[in-house]
Amino acid sequence: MNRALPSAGTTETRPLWRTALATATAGACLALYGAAPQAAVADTLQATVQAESMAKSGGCTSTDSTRAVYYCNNDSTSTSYAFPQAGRYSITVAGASSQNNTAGISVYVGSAKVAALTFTGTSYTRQSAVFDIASAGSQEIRLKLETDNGQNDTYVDYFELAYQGPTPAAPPPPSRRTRAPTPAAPTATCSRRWTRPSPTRPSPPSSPPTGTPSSPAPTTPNASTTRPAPTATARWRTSRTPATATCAPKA
Ligand SMILES: [Ca+2]
Repeated sequence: MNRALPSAGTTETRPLWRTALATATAGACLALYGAAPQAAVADTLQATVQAESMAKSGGCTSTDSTRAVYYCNNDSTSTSYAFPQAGRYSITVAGASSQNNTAGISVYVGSAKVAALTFTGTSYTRQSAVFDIASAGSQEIRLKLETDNGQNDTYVDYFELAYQGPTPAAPPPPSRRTRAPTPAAPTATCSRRWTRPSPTRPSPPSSPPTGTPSSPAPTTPNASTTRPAPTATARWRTSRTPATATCAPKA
């Protein structure tokens, strides 16, 4: 199974038993399937540097026959290393805390801090980080205590440098999705008008026939003819209907 490359500056615990387990698993896969599993990151060990051989600086740093001890903040040990080529490297530091808690050490390559490693407990563990080198050449590698709070001291036995390969290409920035241009939202001018149907006025009574000698007898106005019952359309006050609201984009 492929193992994703960690980004530069990340740390990783790599206990020895995991290496043994991985080797045994790879052997089992080879026996079962007759094919070699894909290799993990092929670190090529470049150098192993004993902490006690590094140059000391800071106010309290000490070394003994097997390790360097960092007591106070800014205690450090350093060495120069000639990187043979540009690319991604890993550094693995074997260290421990003087107490049953967590102690730390920072790793600088040149002026860049590439890792802040931690070691929990008094047993030595190996902590790793990766970093990128832009071009071949000598760089200072410094292990520096920056997390001292009086609870412990940091022990470092050694560190290893390994070459992993070319620096992976940076992931492309997230692409902007191409979307059809969205028309500007029209600012709707909505009007809601009430339309009033024109009342149909009743027709006036027909004129009496002309030319007749007799004058029309006065008649009692007949309500049925002079005041016709209002038609439904005439009763607009109670039957008005709303017109459809019209919305038009604002010019
Ligand atoms: Ca040592």
